[in-house]
Amino acid sequence: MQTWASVDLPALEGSGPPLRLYDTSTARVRPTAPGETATMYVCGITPYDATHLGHAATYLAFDLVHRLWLDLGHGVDYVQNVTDIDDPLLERAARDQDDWVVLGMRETALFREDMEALRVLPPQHYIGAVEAMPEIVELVDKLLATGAAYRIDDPEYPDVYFDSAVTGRFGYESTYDEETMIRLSRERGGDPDRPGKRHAVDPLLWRMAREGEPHWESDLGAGRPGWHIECAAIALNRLGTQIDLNGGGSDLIFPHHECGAAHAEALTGDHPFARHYTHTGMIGLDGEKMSKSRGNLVFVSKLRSQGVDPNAVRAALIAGHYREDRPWTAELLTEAQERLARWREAVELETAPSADGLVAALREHLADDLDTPGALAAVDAWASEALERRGTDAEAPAKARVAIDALLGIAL
Ligand code: 5CA
Ligand code: ZN
Repeated sequence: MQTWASVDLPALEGSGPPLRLYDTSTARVRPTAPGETATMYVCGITPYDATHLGHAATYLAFDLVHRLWLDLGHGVDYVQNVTDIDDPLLERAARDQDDWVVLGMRETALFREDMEALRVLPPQHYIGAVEAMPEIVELVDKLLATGAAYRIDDPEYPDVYFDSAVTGRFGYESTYDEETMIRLSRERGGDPDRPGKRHAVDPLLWRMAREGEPHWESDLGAGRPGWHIECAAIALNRLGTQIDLNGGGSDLIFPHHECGAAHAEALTGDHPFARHYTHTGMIGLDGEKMSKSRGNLVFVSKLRSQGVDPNAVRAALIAGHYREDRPWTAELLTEAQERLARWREAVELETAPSADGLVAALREHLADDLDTPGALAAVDAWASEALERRGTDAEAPAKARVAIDALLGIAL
């Protein structure tokens, strides 16, 4: 699939400390240690509705990771998928008497526009499940051949499942107990109660065609893939094994990333599939998680069409820490707009206090598990001093502007 256009990334002198990030599987903040090129897979959207502020917050968090690694001198190989065939897409298309292909293409196009407006650096590879179908089939074939997958004993629909016991480590990524895994599997698209599976949490790999459902011909029989194998295939085939980061929102901890990791590890024998499993908190509205199924959504595109500066949306969403579940409020946006107005005034000054300390503080805060509240406070402090006319450095305003742009992705 076509990815989106990149924004200019200004070069910033010097470098900061290595990036430390929380890893779900070890429940610790640990340094990331990429080689020359960092490898990052962040789960993409299921395009049945427009990008809401919850999605935006998640992609903004990983955009900061992307920017920090670049600032540290690494290349970044970034892959993102689009789940352009799955139950939610088909259900929405049926509800609205829409064509699921057209629906998916329309919402994906809008997502690209939103990401561009929010100045999110694009992935190098933006891959749809449909275009990855041959790769997915190949991996399911391999899992069947090695005994890591099995066909369920159902004469009508002999679907293929993954045997979650095969790696001997199932559960290491989420660290959830079995009861929690079964409950979350039931809530998030799994079918723990289907008779005939070896284990309740075994995820679907290939669903044989049902009457009226889209399907693809393959040596597995006509059908369509399960959700987790899609991401495992797209990631493995472009980034290889033992990637630096596998990311998404906290609702992907289980079953999605647990199963994706288990698929990849069963296929390669390498553990862990990702050195960091990093998850963002949920953005809520009126006390509930913002979600397409709940319908309590604030869309990025709607705010854009109302003339809201996407930089203010960005500033509002990173005002909280990425791991915190946090609400979206109108006040949050107003505060961000006021904050950016002060910052803009400061970088328009002829002189200001030296920006060297600010650049170092930004790098340090962000390297500390993306401490954006600390980073924003550092800019606030510099801007306040500057606005009190306490600086004489003629290069400082431009330098601060470049740092805020390169590291926070905010254009003043
Ligand atoms: N296509 C799959 C991943 S392969 C999927 O989860 N799509 S999604 O459209 O439902 O979500 C896209 C990303 O946004 C996921 O990382 C998800 O965890 C995140 N997300 C969804 N809702 C919220 C929310 N309210 N707050 C923060 N992140 C969210
Ligand atoms: Zn995914």
